[in-house]
Amino acid sequence: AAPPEARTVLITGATSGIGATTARRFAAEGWKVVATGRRAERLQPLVEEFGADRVYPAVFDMRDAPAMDKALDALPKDFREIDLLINNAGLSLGTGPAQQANLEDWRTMIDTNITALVTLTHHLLPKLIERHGQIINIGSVAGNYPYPGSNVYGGTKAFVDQFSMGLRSDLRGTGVRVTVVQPGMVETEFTQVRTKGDAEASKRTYQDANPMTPQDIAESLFWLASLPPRMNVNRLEVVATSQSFARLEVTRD
Ligand code: NDP
Ligand code: 8X3
Repeated sequence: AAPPEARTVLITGATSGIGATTARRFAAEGWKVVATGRRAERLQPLVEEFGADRVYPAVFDMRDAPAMDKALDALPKDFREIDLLINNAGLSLGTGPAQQANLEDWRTMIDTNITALVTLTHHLLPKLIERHGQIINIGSVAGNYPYPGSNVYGGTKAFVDQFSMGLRSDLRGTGVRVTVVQPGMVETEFTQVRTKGDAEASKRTYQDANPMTPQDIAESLFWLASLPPRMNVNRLEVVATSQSFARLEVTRD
């Protein structure tokens, strides 16, 4: 593998939470970072901190395929040789039961967590194969275990799990590694987005819960990228120590 200073990572959703901290972690280690997201003003500080030769901000809405193509085609020469794709951008919308959910919210989750993720992956696969690169997809424990209100969000993350394993299968012999990382509770803007700006709900979710931090996940992602090329972690499920299983619910007559 090329030395870190010659390697390039593209991280989606680098304007906030897990993606922003991960972009910092890789840039600090000498990687070149393509940092994506819709909020350009959140990417600029990264460029200022590490320099324009280290961090390139690519601003587009993941759901807008032509905009994604345009942004990727416009990557400067020094940022085109992508070795690692971290598919992190994603969201949950709504906490209520399926029967009360807003259909538009469901579609937004599917468009972002599934359609955009596969579109970007499809676009970058030839380059990743050429470079014997690596793909890390951010799934969730919500894709492994249902909980009330996880409905479509959990479904999208179950897709990410199966798609990751399918990629592993198809990429056999190419040297491209694929991992799905499945975090439990991490304190980010995730709950604010899910509750459409309810800061109190977000505070309540994390208060006294000792959630994982974006740094915890960034560290795991950096570890995955640092493993010898002969080694592939298929799945990595990480949760807060405070977060564990509940029994199955029984409805009684
Ligand atoms: P944040 O809300 O803090 O960050 C989400 C990121 O996704 C932002 O950078 C946002 O950028 C980007 N994003 C969302 N929609 C779009 C879009 N349409 N186009 C471009 N970028 C988009 O949440 P997290 O850091 O927590 O979430 C990161 C990933 O981790 C998600 O996939 C989430 O499902 C997953 N996850 C989170 C957990 C948690 O408890 N926090 C646990 C398990 C998984 P912008 O709005 O600027 O476009
Ligand atoms: C986010 C983790 O437990 O809120 O994917 O669904 S959880």
